[in-house]
Amino acid sequence: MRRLLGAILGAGVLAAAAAPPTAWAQEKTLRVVSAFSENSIYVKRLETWMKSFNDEGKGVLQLNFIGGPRAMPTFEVGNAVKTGVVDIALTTGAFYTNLMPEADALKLALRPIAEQRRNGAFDEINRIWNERANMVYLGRPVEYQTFHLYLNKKIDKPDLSGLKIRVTPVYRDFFQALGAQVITTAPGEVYTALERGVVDGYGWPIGGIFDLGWQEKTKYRVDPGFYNVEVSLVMNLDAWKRLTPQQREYLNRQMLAFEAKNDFWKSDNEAEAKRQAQAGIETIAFRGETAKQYLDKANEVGWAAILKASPEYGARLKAALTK
Ligand code: 173
Repeated sequence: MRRLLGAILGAGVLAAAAAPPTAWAQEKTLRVVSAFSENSIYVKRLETWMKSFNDEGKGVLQLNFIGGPRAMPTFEVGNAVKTGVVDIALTTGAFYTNLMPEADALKLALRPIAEQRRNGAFDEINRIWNERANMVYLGRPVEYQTFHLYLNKKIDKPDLSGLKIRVTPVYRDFFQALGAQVITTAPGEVYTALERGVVDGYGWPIGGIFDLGWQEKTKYRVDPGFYNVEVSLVMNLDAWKRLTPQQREYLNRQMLAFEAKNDFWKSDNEAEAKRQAQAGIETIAFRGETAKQYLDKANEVGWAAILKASPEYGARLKAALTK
């Protein structure tokens, strides 16, 4: 015991003598990418957060923003996090279903992230993300938004037969169940697809259609919105393990501070709906029983797709996200 203690102390003294003083509290820089475009509201808020993160994190931890889809294509971001090509990404589950199809289940969460942290769902997500994608699920800085169907052709009931709609995995099974022919594209290709008439509409959250100019090519928004828009920060698990306890604690603290601002989205939703109306986008609103059936179908089809693609993990996520 003595000898062991002596060896440890000895090694410590040696390390102290050999290493420069900063080695005790070495600042580390993590590389961050975004699957969403650089001018999107998601990235603008990310950048504001990173600025205070870096100001307060001097000597501890720093974030270096590499860029958005121009630096790394949207659907490649998940794999880059998994393999450690980058350390952290702002992305959404639908963009890395190639790694784990059940990632898209986060859109079906019934409770805010603060509650998910309290009720065990957050820990369950992390167990699954660790195992399946070598990722840490850091947190969810976007909430309270719903997804919508945007169209260039008028419909009077939830029937999309004969229409070609741009999707990601978020909307794919739902719009197909309503009869649509679907085409999967990254957000960066939506404008061109609309312009060329390759699609008659697209799925997107209530906010953000102005960021890439889609209002110019959009005639209608269909209400109600459905699901729970999920945009999160995920991190390579090995990079996380290499952090010191102090760095992890700092990252978590900053993540919580970011999530604490999520009420922003409630007012942004209203502002964006107003802006759409001002831009001449008409609302097609399903009401009463039709609206209920539309939403029930979205949920039913959403979970069915997750459970089919990933029975075991899908069931665990359903239990965690709907309690
Ligand atoms: O690209 C998308 O329509 C999509 O899946 C998504 C997911 C979260 C936020 C914004 C878009």
